[in-house]
Amino acid sequence: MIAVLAGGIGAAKFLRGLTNAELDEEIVVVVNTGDDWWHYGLRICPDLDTVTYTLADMVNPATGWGVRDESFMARATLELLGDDPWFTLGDRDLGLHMYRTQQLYSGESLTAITSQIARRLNLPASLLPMTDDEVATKVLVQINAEDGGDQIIELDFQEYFVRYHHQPRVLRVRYDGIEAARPTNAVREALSNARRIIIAPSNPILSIGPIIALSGIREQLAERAINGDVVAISPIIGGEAVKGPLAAMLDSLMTQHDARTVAGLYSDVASEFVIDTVDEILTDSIESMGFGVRVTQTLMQDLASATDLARFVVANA
Ligand code: FO1
Ligand code: CA
Repeated sequence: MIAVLAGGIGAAKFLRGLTNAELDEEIVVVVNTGDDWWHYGLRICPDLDTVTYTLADMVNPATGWGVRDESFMARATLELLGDDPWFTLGDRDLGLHMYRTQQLYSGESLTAITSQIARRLNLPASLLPMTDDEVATKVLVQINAEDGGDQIIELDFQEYFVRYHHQPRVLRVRYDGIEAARPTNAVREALSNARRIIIAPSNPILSIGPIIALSGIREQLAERAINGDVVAISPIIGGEAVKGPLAAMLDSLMTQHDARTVAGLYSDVASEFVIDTVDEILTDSIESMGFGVRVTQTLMQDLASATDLARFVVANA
């Protein structure tokens, strides 16, 4: 069995390649839930949604999130009523959030609901939310007002990401509820039984950070890494993030933003680090941090390149 630590879009593309590679090996995905939030009374789990829709071949290819061939009638009603629906929930997508929320209210765990959804949609992998407890990523940002007065405020992750288009400078990220939250038994078991653990090319602070911050997980990964069983894929190529605010965030929080910066965040939890061919020059520097470094083309432009990357990562060095 192979376990993959995953965030949203980048991880979903990688997982599509990994499942397409037909490795004849079970794939268990541990998904970040720090982006999850309550909105219009519904429990929205963006990274679980994105991985689910991608693996079900239902995802909107133009956005990488949400459902393809979507309609937005509910959103139109909200606008008619004078609401500002800055967080878009399409009609088909709404059905999934309604189902999940209803099941949560009836007492089911997020783990059980997620696996039920995965079964109904015939997903080629098992999905495990990192925890059944509520953890909420909060982002402290600096907003520059037009009159010159700067404002420092803490935003819910989706407010920062969607409402403010991840434009404000990030001063700090914290995971609200992380001390009380527990990783599920299913997650603990997956990480101890996996033949190999892969850290997907996701944002190390926003997506992988919450998973690693859960009680006991850093220690568990460190133990696997000592035996050479954990490989991380750089989400940074040539100093830039393929998507999203990672490069600007790393710059603001760690003053530099190349693949080395990400490797530094994983130095105790991964034994191998996969970088892109354009970053080959960083090999010695990342090796000196204690990693085995492997170089390949990491940009996933289509299913074929995602499949190639997955095969490369899974193959033993
Ligand atoms: N991303 C957006 O940029 N705008 C949206 O309106 C939006 C709605 C949305 C609804 C459900 C869902 O599962 C995801 C949604 N996303 C939206 C994507 C998502 O919130 C972000 O891509 C991730 O959280 C960051 O990885
Ligand atoms: Ca995410």
